[in-house]
Amino acid sequence: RNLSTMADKSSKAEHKFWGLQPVIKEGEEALPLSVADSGPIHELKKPEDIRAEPLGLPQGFVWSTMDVNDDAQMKEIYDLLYGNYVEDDDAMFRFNYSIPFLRWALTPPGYVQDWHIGVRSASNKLLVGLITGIPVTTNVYDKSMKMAEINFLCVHKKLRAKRLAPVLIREVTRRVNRMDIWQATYTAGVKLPGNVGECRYYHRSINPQKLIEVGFSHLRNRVTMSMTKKLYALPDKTSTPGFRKMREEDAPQITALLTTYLKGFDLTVHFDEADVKHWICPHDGIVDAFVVEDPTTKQITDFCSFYHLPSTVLGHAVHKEVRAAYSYYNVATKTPLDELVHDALICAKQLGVDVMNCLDLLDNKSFIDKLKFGAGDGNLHYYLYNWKCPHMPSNKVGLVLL
Ligand code: MYA
Repeated sequence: RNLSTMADKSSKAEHKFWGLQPVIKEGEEALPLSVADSGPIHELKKPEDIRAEPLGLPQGFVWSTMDVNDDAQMKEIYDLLYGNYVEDDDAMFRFNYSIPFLRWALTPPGYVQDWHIGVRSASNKLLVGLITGIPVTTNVYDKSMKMAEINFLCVHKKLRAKRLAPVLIREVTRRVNRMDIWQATYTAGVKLPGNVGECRYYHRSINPQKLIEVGFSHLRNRVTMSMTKKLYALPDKTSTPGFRKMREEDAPQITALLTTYLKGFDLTVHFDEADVKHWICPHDGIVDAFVVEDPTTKQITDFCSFYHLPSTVLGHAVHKEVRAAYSYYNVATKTPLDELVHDALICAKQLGVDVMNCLDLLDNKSFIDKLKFGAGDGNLHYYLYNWKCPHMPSNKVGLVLL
């Protein structure tokens, strides 16, 4: 099962909105466009060419820039997503991003409050729509650019199919452009124009009994519950000598390891030390990271990380939530990658995680089978706004979005 994506829509759909946006058109992504042909799709503009006023909203709605440092507003965002964000195809699970996670995701170094955009109903002020952006320096093939990373696009279930999403997207585009930024990255379960790569989800059961009880996975033919539990059993302790939780003072070495490693991929973000402290340093219940410190030299040779994104189980009598962790950035220079991630699985289990998910990007394909990850049933598509470049295979994607 794929918890995090919606099924691919027909690629033949007529895109009234996306057809007019500066993105690679459908079919074109298969073209053998060379890296040298990469570049913006729209002609270059200046921030002052972009309108200064917010776009018009349909009657009855108002814009509301959200302050995620304000607990009450953060709770409104949480509630909107809790009830209306991404579900699987069968509407059995819905992402349940926690409040601390959302605040972390939206306040990296240099974040822009103006890019946390809400729509409220004018009459009762209820938050009914959201789209967010954060600034990130992104590397695509041989180019490095300041971009926006767009996430948490959501329209209340009662207001679907009223073309509110295009207004949200155009408004975030306007606000990003006003800051002289003209490109963006985003991912979605749906296939739309602008797609530069697609990845598949894989799942590694840690608590198979619960996953089966909630219908996330199923007992295979002629395989009993006890055999399944045995198959996915993990040791109580990690095995790599020098394996320990990451500390803030590790950030310089992690930054160096990550920067070198990511050079091998075609779509990545630039991490400086402040970014590593924000994105990789452990925050309980949000993100966990572990390093391997060479017992003699004290050098950090490897690190692994995962973030916590539970899903609500919809309409189940016993279980309310699946505790999922998502493999994030792992860099191995000495320990074999599969051994490193095996230790990460053990740590996840100790933290009460039911399932570890990963995409087949970075070097993840090298451990997927060995560590008993199974393929999910959907894809996650990667997009670039206003940038044309060759399509990339999943193992050249080096960007993990939340
Ligand atoms: S991906 C997560 C998206 N959220 C969900 O899946 C949550 C549950 N679903 C909803 O809340 C709604 O169904 C949403 C659509 C809000 C998704 N990305 O208003 P509509 C197009 C982009 O009538 P609704 C994430 O957060 C659709 O093809 N476009 O539809 C990244 C159609 O256009 P066209 C999408 O169902 C977001 C139009 O919207 C998506 O009421 C990146 C229909 O609008 C989607 N996931 O609302 C956003 N789904 O007719 C792009 C549908 O042309 C950022 N649509 O086919 C672009 C860069 C901007 C910054 C640029 C800066 C330079």
